[in-house]
Amino acid sequence: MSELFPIPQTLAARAHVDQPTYRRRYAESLRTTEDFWEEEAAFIDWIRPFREVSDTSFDPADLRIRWFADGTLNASVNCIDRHLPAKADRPAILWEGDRPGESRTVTWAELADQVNRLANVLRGLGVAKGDVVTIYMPVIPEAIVAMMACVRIGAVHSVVFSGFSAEALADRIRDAGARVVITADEGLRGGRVVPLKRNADRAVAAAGGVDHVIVAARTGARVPLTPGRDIRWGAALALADPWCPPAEVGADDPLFVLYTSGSTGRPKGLVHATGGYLVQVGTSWRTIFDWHEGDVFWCTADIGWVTAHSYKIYGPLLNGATSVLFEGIPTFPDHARWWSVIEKHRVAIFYTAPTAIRSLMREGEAPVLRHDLSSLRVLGSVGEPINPDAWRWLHRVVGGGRCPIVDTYWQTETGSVLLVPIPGAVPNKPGAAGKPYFGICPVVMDSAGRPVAGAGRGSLCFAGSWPAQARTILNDHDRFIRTYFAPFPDHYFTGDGVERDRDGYYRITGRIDDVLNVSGHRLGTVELESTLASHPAVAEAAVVGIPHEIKGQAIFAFVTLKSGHPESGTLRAALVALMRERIGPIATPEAILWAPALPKNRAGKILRRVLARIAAGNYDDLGDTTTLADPEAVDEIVRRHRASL
Ligand code: 6R9
Repeated sequence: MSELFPIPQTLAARAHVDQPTYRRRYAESLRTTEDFWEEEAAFIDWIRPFREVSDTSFDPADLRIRWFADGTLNASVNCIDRHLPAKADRPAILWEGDRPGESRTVTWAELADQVNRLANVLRGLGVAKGDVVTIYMPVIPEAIVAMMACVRIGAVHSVVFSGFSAEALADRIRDAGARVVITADEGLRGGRVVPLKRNADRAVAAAGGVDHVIVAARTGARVPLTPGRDIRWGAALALADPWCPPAEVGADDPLFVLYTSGSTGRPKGLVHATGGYLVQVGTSWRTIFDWHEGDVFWCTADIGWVTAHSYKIYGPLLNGATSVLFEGIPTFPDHARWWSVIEKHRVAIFYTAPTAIRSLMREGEAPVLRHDLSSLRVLGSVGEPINPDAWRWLHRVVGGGRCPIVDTYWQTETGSVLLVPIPGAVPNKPGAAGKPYFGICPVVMDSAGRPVAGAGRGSLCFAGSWPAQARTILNDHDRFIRTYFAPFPDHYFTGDGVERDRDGYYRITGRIDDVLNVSGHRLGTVELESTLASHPAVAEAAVVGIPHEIKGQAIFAFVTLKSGHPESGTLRAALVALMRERIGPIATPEAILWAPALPKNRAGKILRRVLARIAAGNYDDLGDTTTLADPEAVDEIVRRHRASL
C-alpha cells in the first residue's frame, strides 16, 4: 500500500524530531550506539554516575544484557522529587472515575506525600530492597502511589491486572514470592463492581507466604479484614512519616516484574531493570508522542499492561507531565465517554488500542462529533496491527484529519517502543508500524534464518540490545534464552511476522503462530481480518485455521457487525466475494460465523487460540480462559457454532 499521509507542517515546525534530524540521528545511533545512549542517559538524575554504558551479547551460550551497570539511582526521585521545585502544586494526575462526575486531581506534592508515607509503611512491614510486592488494584491514583512507593525503597512491583481471577493472582503471587499484597476494597468498571479484596483473600489463601495485605478504599464497601495481616491504607498512611529517604539502587537491579502469557505454558514474569528502562522509556515517551510542556497526555491502557507501565506511568512521570487516569471503559455510561473526557481535560495526546477504536466505530460518528476534540494533536495506537479502516476512522473522525497516528510496535519484553513513525519525522502509512526508533536495528529473517535484504517478509528480529530490554524471566532464565535468543542466534526474536516495504516501513503480519497454511499458501491472519473489516457492515473480524482434508487448513472467520447491519446470507456472500477479490480465491472462507462480540484478553488482544478450538468443535477444551475480558462472549459463540452444525 502506498497511501502516505504527509507530516502536518505546524507539527513538524516545533517537533522534537523532524525528518532530517531523524535520518541523521538514526544513522548515527546505529554507528555509535553506546554514544547515543550515553547522551540519552543524561535525562536521568543519577546518584552515582555510570562509567560503562553497556556490556551486551545475544549469543545464547553467553547472554549478557547490562546497561549503565555501575551507576546508581532511585526511580521515584526521577519520577517525582525532581519535579517538586517547579511543579509542587500543579496536577500530576487527572483522575476520572468510572461514573462521570467522579473525579480527582492529584498534585505532584500530594503524590510525593502519599508515596513517601506508603514507602515508610512498606519498610515498617519489613519489605526490603529486591523484595517483590504484588499490586492488585483498580485504575485509581493509589495504584501509581503503590508502584512508586515500592521503587522508593528499592522493592520490585508486580502489578496484576484487576480483572484477573483469584487463581491467576495466586499463581503470580506464588511465582514472585510476594510477602505483601496491595489491593482495594472493590473496583468499578462499566458500572459493575469487582470484588477485589475477596479475590485477593482467596488468592492469598491459595498462594501462601503472604504476611500482609494493604487495602485501599475505592468504593468504601465493608470488606472483611484479617487481624494482624490486613492493613487499611488510609489509617496506615495517616500515621506514617511523610519523608522516606530514597534507596540507592543499582542500574541493573530490578525495577518491576510483569507477567505476560506465552503461547504455551505458564505466564512469564518478565523482569525489567531500573537504569536502562528509565533512560529509554523517559526519553522515548517524549519523542514518540512529541510531548511539550503543558500538553495533557492520556493513555487508555489498564495499569496491568506494559503499555501503562512504560507510557502511562513511567514516561509521563519521568517528564513531569500531567496525565489523565481513567478508571472506566469506553462504552459506559455511553459511547461518547472517551470523547467527553478528551474535551473536559483538553487532551493533546491520546494513546489507545485498535480494538477499542473498532468497537467505537460501530456506533458511527455522531458520538464523536458531539464533542470538541480540537485540543488533540497526536494520536497513538498499540497492541496489535491497526487495520487501515480503523486507522482512517481514527485519523479523520477523532483526529479531524490533522493528527498523525503513532502506531507503536513493541512488547512486554522490549520495555520500550521499537518501531514507530515519529510524528514530526516519518509520514504515516495506515497499517504500518513505521520505522525503527533510535539505536534499534530490525532484521527480517527468512525461513532459513538468513537476513532478508531490502523489501521482503519474514520473522521480526532485532540485532543488538537496547537499554529498556527485559533482563530475564523470573525463576526461569533458561526459558528466556530459549524463547527469545535460541531461534536466531545473536538476535532477539519477537515471535512476530513482518513485512518491510521499499520505503523501509514495517508492517506486522501477526504472531508467527497465527499464520495459516491453506493449500501450501501462507496467509497472515492480519491480512485476512483487515480485508473483512474493510467491508462497511463489519465492525471486527477474527480468522482462525481449521483442519481441512484437502487444503490442510481452511479459513474460519468470526465476524462482528456494526450496529444496524443485520446478519444475512447476502452479506455472507458479499464478504466471501470481497476476500476472493482482494486477496485471491485462496482466501475464500470455509465458514463465516456471526459473533456478537469476540473473545479478548483485557489488553484487547483477540484470543484466537480459544476461537480455533471453538471452530474445531472442541468446546470442552478451550484452554486457559482466565485472561478473558468477557467470558459471556465465548458462551454465545459456542452456542451459535453448535447451532450452525
Ligand atoms: C505493547 C504490547 C506484544 C505483541 C507483539 C505484537 C503485538 C503490539 C503492535 C503489535 C502490530 C503494533 N503488537 N503492538 N502488532 N502493531 N503497533 O502490546 O505488549 O502485550 O507484550 O504484546 O502485541 O504481536 O508481539 P504485549
